[in-house]
Amino acid sequence: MAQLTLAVAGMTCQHCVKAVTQVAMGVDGVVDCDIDLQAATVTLTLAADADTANVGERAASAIRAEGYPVEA
Ligand SMILES: [Cu+2]
Repeated sequence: MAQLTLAVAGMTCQHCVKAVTQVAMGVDGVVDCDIDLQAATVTLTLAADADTANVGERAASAIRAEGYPVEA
């Protein structure tokens, strides 16, 4: 399965991890979400038929809408 890693700023604790995970998992095409707080990265596992660029864009805007800046 394809994976996609986003650099996401502003995540500081398990609450942030939970919030971002919830948002990311709500994006169509995302089947798993793994967050590394130290590295400030969100790694998404995508459904086999997902369009990586499209899912990436939608996930990034959903995470931004939650208040966490996503670096391009
Ligand atoms: Cu937090």
